[in-house]
Amino acid sequence: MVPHDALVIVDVQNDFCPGGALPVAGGHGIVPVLNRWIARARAEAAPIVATRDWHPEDHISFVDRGGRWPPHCIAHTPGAEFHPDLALPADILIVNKGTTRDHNAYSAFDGTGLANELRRHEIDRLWVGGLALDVCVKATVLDACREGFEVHVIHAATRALTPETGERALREMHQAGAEIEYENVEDRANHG
Ligand code: VGL
Ligand code: ZN
Repeated sequence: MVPHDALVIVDVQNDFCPGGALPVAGGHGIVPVLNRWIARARAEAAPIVATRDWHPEDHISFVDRGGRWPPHCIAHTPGAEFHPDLALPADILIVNKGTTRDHNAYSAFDGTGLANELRRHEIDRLWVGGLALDVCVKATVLDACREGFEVHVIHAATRALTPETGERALREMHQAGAEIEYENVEDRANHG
């Protein structure tokens, strides 16, 4: 990472990990990968953004209200906390999203002011990982591309809710201009 780079960690919260309300299979497996990226960002003084899904208890995306999801990531509950092993420094930028009852926000750029905040810090390139690849990571990456950022998706630092939608998300993000960064040839052969 170099000046003008930022690390964006999407929704690595207990409810999206095994044992949570809306678990992504193997979701916790990205934590050690992200911890290496956090250390690297620190070493190079790159800003770190961590987003969290931060819903009211009657959020529009919940099944009770006709939405797609079981209740999850209710603000100030344990399920909404970052995974305990994620080594987030104290002085990062935390972005809450999906915070109002009637608005369904998957992207970290939706109603958060994040694009301007990044521009204010002269950031033009983003390295993105987190959960879930096929929902909030995808929406965040597509918005970041639209906002004019150069975007790199850290493949080993994401997991999808389903394999099919995960593969489709990778294709959509690539078509939108994002680079998918694979850890090694084997990883690329399986997906690229
Ligand atoms: C997410 C489903 C519902 C996510 C958020 O962070 O990927 N998925 N809300
Ligand atoms: Zn949500």
